[in-house]
Amino acid sequence: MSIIQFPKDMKWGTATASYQIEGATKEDGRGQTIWDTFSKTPGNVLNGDNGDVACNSYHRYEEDVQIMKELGIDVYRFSVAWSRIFPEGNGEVNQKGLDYYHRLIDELLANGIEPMCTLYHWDLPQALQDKGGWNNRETIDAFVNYAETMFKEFSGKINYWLTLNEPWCISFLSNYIGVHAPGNQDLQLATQISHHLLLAHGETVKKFRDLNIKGEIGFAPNTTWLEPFSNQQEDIDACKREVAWYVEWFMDPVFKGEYPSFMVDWFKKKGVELVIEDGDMEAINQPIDFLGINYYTGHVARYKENEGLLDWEMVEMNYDRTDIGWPIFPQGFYNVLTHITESYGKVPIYITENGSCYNDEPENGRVKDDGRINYLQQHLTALSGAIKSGVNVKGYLTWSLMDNFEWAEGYSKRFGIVHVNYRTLERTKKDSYYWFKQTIENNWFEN
Ligand code: GCO
Repeated sequence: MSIIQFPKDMKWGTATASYQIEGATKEDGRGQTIWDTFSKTPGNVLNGDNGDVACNSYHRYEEDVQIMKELGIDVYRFSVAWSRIFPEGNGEVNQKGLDYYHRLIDELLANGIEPMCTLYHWDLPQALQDKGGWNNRETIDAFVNYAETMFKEFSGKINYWLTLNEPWCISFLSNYIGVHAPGNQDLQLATQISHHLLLAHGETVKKFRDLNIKGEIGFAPNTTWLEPFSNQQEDIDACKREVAWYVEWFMDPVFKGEYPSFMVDWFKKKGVELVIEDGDMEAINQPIDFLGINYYTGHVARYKENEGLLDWEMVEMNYDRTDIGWPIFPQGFYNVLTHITESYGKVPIYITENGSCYNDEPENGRVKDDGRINYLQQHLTALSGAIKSGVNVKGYLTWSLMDNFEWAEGYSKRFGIVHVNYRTLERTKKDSYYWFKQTIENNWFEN
């Protein structure tokens, strides 16, 4: 037996996103988004699911905040649906949209929970997509304008801001691999979008500083870790490329003002011509206050010529897998965190997402999700190791507070520590909820 202990000022929390939990997609003037369009196009989402009702948190937020209060969290990370604030992406502000987030945030604050606000968790207003979406630089201006509106409106209530959630997913997963909205399959387009996203991030941080908003701002890239199968250079390089696609591609411009040259060369070889205008890299290279890190999975890999975009293949090592099929690889969590610290220094880090899919259902009112508890234990042990190695971790937010709309997987994949019955919308706290509650209360757990 050993005790895994966390720093005294460690913050604990849970995370969600607007389209995944809110529902009420046609209420109070909310505009349509690319996820409404995408999920209603047959073939895109498993079982034809969409976010029209989701967990109906738009109406059940008070109940949800009570669940969080009992859990004892310090911070709740949620995202704002841009199209509730500006139904068309820009133009007239929709007061009813602002009102909803005031109600939610006031409820959080009244219950002693700090809001952490993600400005963009993938639900781009459809009206902007119709004009080219993130490939159009006007979307950057619209985003900065929306962010400014939010900063001014919620200054003093929200102290933690995230510009973008997982820019790799917004660009490459959604516009090259094509499994998320808007569903394009075009590497040139996706790479250019990744640049525009970074610009939107940088310009927003600049705006935040210019307006002198109190609080902290950062962004939340998704990470992974591939461990080389051998110490042959080609295996090492292959893993390095894949990790860099997530990490260096998005973090080097922010922290160093340049793209990693070996990746620029690789993309060039694949026919990509990245258009960077004068001043872009300076705009992206803004100091941030904290880095959000999302980590779920990783694995062992080796070089394989012409395999996929980056010439590698996974090596099957009999991993334990979660119910979505992702290998459980906690050492990757440790490795990517120490790698980031070595590359960019001791930037304050919040784990803005980490969690697992297990589809256990309630039996007699109880959900025995031992798999999830085990996953949390392993990843929090890795996190504690990273902290001891000097990674500047300020907080840990698990994904997710409750089961929700899992994008292309619809409602078939459950990531919550609270079960949601999608017929009745009843919430049931899972065993992992009680385990997490105890861990938060103690600030340690027994391994
Ligand atoms: C993310 C996704 C979440 C997913 C989670 C599980 O930020 O990765 O936004 O919305 O639900 O990652 O796949």
